[in-house]
Amino acid sequence: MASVATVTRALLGKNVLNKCKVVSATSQASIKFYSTASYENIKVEVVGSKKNVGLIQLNRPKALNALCKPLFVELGKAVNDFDADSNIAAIIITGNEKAFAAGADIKEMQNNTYSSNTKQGFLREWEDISNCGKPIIAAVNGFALGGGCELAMLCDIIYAGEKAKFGQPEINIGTIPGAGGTQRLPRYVGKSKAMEIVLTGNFFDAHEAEKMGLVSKVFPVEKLLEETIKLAERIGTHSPLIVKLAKQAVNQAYETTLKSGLQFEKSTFYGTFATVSLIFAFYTPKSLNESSSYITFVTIFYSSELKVLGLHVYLQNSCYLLQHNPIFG
Ligand code: CO8
Repeated sequence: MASVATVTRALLGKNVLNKCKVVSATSQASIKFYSTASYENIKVEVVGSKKNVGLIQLNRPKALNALCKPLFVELGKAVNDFDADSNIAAIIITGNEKAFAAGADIKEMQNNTYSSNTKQGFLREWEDISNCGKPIIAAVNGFALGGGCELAMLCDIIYAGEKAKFGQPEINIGTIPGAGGTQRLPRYVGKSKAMEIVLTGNFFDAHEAEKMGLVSKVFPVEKLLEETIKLAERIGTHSPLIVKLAKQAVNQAYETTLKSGLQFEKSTFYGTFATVSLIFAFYTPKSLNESSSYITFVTIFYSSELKVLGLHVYLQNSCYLLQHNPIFG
């Protein structure tokens, strides 16, 4: 009897794709390119072989990408634009080789008062980033300090170049992390490590960050962006709706109790079954090789966005559900 793996390989052959008339949801003509002309503190580009990855580069190299308010307003706008653009699957935030971001702009912040912070809602713009429904990946080379480390932690995944340096040095200038450092860091690396980092202001390198679980992978400096784009492209092979739901579900783990998180996961999981809106094609193989001769027919499930979610493969009397495979795009 043909194994499921054999059947999968057979199904992924051109025959099936051709017969099922797979429709590409994204045409070249509909890809939006962003003008960087209106931005002073960031550069924005659409990258990746399918032009479905939004790349935002922090661009204040002389100030080591210190996060001044105008930069944050631009960053929030760029993230919102990409979030609203159906051609974009994932977003990358990066800096340059010397700095991802060396923190809040100390010069801009030095005259702030308790009263002005409260009246103006200092750091309000950060919510644009945490409200983004699409995955955001931080590609960190160089310094990610203070607000820079907090910005990386606001992202969903952190990849780092091997010379990256992380830290929460606010204590050195008489303040504490103010954009999530004292809350996210313990959740990601545990209380003892977080306390050590926040109470000493010491920096730690990319490999330590990976060991603590703050960073998922470390790459040579010059490979970082390329590898991050590959990760974004890989995410982009999946249904955007399912990616969004998966991101929401993982984020619940940080925002609620285990019991409520499990309830959220279960109802979201059940909900994914409602996303299959169309049985698109039936296929009775005649031309496939002998190893697939047990297939009686195949049903392909599409989501409302015409993304393949799964295949039902009927082998004699059994039915196998093969989940969405990236080869279908
Ligand atoms: N703000 C403003 N300018 C900065 C910052 C910063 N955070 N960091 C560096 N710069 C500027 C320097 O002033 C210098 O400018 P200039 O040439 O005009 O004097 C330029 O960048 C280069 O810096 P250095 O000469 O110091 O470069 P080095 O390679 O010698 O040192 C360091 C690099 C170690 C990163 C060093 O610059 C440094 O310690 N920077 C400060 C790091 C820091 O304390 N960050 C935390 C800031 S507080 C914070 O983030 C609070 C978070 C609250 C929420 C976030 C709000 C957005």
